[in-house]
Amino acid sequence: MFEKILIANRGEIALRIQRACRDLGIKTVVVHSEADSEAKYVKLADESVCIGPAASSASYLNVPAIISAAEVTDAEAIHPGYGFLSENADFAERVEKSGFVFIGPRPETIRMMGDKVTAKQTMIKAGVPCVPGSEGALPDDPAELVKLARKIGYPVIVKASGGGGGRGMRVVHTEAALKNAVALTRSEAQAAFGNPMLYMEKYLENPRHIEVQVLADEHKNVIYLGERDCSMQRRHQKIIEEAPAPDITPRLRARIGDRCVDACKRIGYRGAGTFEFLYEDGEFYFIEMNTRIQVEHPVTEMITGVDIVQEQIRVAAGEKLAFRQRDIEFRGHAIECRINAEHPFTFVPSPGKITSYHPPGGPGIRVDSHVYHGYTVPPNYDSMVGKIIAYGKDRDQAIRRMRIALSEMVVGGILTNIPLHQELLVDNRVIKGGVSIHYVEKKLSQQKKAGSAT
Ligand code: MV4
Repeated sequence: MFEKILIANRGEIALRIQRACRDLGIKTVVVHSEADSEAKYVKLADESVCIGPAASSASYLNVPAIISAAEVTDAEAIHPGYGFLSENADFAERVEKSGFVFIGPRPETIRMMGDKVTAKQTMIKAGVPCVPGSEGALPDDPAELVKLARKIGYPVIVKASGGGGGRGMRVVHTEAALKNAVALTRSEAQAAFGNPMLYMEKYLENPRHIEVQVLADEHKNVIYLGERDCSMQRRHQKIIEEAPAPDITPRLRARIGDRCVDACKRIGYRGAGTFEFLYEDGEFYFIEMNTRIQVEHPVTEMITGVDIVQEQIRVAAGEKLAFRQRDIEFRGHAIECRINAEHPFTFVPSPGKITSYHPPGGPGIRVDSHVYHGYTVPPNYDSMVGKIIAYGKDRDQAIRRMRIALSEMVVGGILTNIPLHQELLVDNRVIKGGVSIHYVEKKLSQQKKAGSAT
């Protein structure tokens, strides 16, 4: 096992990774920007290295500075967390070429999944169900495009191969709009990703977003840890996630889980990974694979008892997974609310000094947060200041516990989205479960209309 790991991230996930290291008896080095010098995870780490000014481009994305920090501190491995460099294949390669272990999949795997056309072709071959569409890159010839879209059936969605997470896509409802939409998306893709390659899919109008967590080691062991429902989102930012996904039966779970495991075996996947699906009318359709630890991993940890971050580290050190599939039982229900420093209904960021902080507690409540009384939320990064995870024997109990936790929580001095969470957790459709990816945005726009009418 490693003696020392460098954590190339910030905020709650930097603290989460540190806790996993502690549990495994591993020393930690954190790298941080000038804006994060006073952060809790910096103080708690065994060592810290300031790698640059507040701007991410000069610090958390500064590859030479991160590699140098690993060299001077004698770290053996680098954990990239989520965001920043976590899915950057060139970074993973540089880490390995410099003699460190990258805690994540092989660089080639990251690169393949970053190219959505290749990722999808790989999944089709591996037997993972995908959204019907172009089997590969879109042609330039307008006549060919028309033929393809007719075969798929309108509405279709045009996506950039270099995109993902909601960037670089366009819905097309009619043949009249097709040619223009493809040209526009192609030039946007070229500008944003330096890659004009596109693909086309049937546009699913009202799906849920359900993702499957997997873990793989280098000894041919692969397991799935069930699914999470991440449909409650706004502008591709998830707000609330839960596990298991409402209405997914054990049979469906095992069927899609087995498909994901098979695919991992075929491509020699290593580490933690997430298969993202759209789910509509009882069917799963693969859209993308994430090759990193995800923000919402705790809900899976709560219902399986597996520490996913520890497993990532063990696997990176060449050890076997601590669990086999038959050891995994799905027990109870977990819900996560992301707490953001922002206005609860306008979503305008609200950085600043936290003048009072009282996190919730009690049975089944977990808080993953790096903030404290007197901490200043810097304006330079993502507005998430923490996550509340509520576990219960069933979904009703998890929701009840989350409502209590939200009512106990005090974060003074800045605005947070706690009031939005409180509204969502008394909404009848949310309580029933299984809302689509459009539900939150529709609810918010209706509230806005009702507000301006009076
Ligand atoms: C789709 C889709 C409907 N049909 N693909 C958006 C993020 C990217 N990962 C894929 N996305 C979508 N792809 C087809 N064929 C709808 C979305 C989508 C979405 C997906 C997941 C979570 C939130 C979303 C919000 C809007 C659109």
